[in-house]
Amino acid sequence: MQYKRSSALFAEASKYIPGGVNSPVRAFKAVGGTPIFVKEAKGAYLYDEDGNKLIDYIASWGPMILGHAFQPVVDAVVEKTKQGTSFGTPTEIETEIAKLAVSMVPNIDKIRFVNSGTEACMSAVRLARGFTGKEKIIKFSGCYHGHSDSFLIQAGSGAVTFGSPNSPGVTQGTAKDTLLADYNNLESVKALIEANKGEIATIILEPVPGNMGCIIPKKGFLEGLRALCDENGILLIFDEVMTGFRLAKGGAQEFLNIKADIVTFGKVIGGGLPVGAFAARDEIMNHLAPLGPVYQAGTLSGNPLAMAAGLTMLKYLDQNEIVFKSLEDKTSYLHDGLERVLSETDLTYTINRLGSMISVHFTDEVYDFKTSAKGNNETFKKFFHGMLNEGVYLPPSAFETWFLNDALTYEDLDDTIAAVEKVVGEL
Ligand code: HOZ
Repeated sequence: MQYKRSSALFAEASKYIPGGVNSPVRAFKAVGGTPIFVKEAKGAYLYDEDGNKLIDYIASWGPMILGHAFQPVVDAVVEKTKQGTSFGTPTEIETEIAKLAVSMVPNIDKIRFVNSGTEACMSAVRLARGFTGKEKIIKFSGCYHGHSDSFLIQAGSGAVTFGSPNSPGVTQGTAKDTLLADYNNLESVKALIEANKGEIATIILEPVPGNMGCIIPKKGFLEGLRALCDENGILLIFDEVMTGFRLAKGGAQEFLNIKADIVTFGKVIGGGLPVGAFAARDEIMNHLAPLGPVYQAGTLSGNPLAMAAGLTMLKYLDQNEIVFKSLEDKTSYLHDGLERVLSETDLTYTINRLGSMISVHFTDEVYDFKTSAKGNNETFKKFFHGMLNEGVYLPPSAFETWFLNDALTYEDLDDTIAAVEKVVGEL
């Protein structure tokens, strides 16, 4: 495939935008080469500036669960735009989407909308601190909760992709309040709670991490965290930016049957527009300004275009729960195909999958950050570029998860499996 125009556009972008991108993973640094510039997308496909058609396994990193340019969402945004694009006042549609989200997700009474997953997680932690009157938080190595200061400590996703899971610019004062545990290791959490008795406000995690590749929670791990939180007056935050409205209507809480105290959202909830949200039961949410003392605000929060996209997406999912089953079936089919092909090779690999999140690691047994980091990146690079050459667009980092969308057909999946067979045959 030719990527001449994308390369030229990247060179031009690099003159004016740091690294040529507005989010680091997009720069292809982890896999080499230059990024694809996308011109348009429809359904399961991306069309790039060189005229290539690619089967997309990123889905804008999750939001496009029904495929790109899903017509009802496009129509809703176009219609809403005609009425004005931002008012900085309350609008009826905010209540409509809030009411629907609260009805879909377990254990929440109120929800507040923000503009990104980063903002949602940052606000959720502030709320947890304000509610409990405690300052320390526990996060897990390799989990990524956006780029706010408290989370850029052993962060996953782009941060670890570029080898700087701890970012310069985060003060020691902030870093000292973020304690690190190992995912799937309850003992590491117990030890932190013991050493910081009465000081921990919250444990925050991706219930199904997707930023060190996809990681599956071991039996009893999340249940154990819930119990530790209850025993120690700690709030459990589920960062459902990736899993929310994807694993099930009620996200990971429903899919895995575990109750969180605060839940954060992004991606699917905005239907592809910049939306994040955080939600909890009344007694916690009522601590937020203007009801309570914990401040949080935003000019574009609850933006009418974003709310129109999000509401249309959530309504569709609410009325068509079959989508979750369909996605699960498709991802399981892909999983089986990958397993069949990879098992015939000499490669060491692990395929992790839950619902419609899946990732291939070129190492054995991946269940936390350390085991994920053992993946053979040279093999991944060749695999990534081989797949791209076959017209399949995978996340350009071994630490990211593949997200399926329901516009993918079984023919697309067969083509993908055939591409994998060809590519691994040449590795
Ligand atoms: N690291 C982000 C996903 N986990 C990438 C977002 C983007 O580059 O758009």
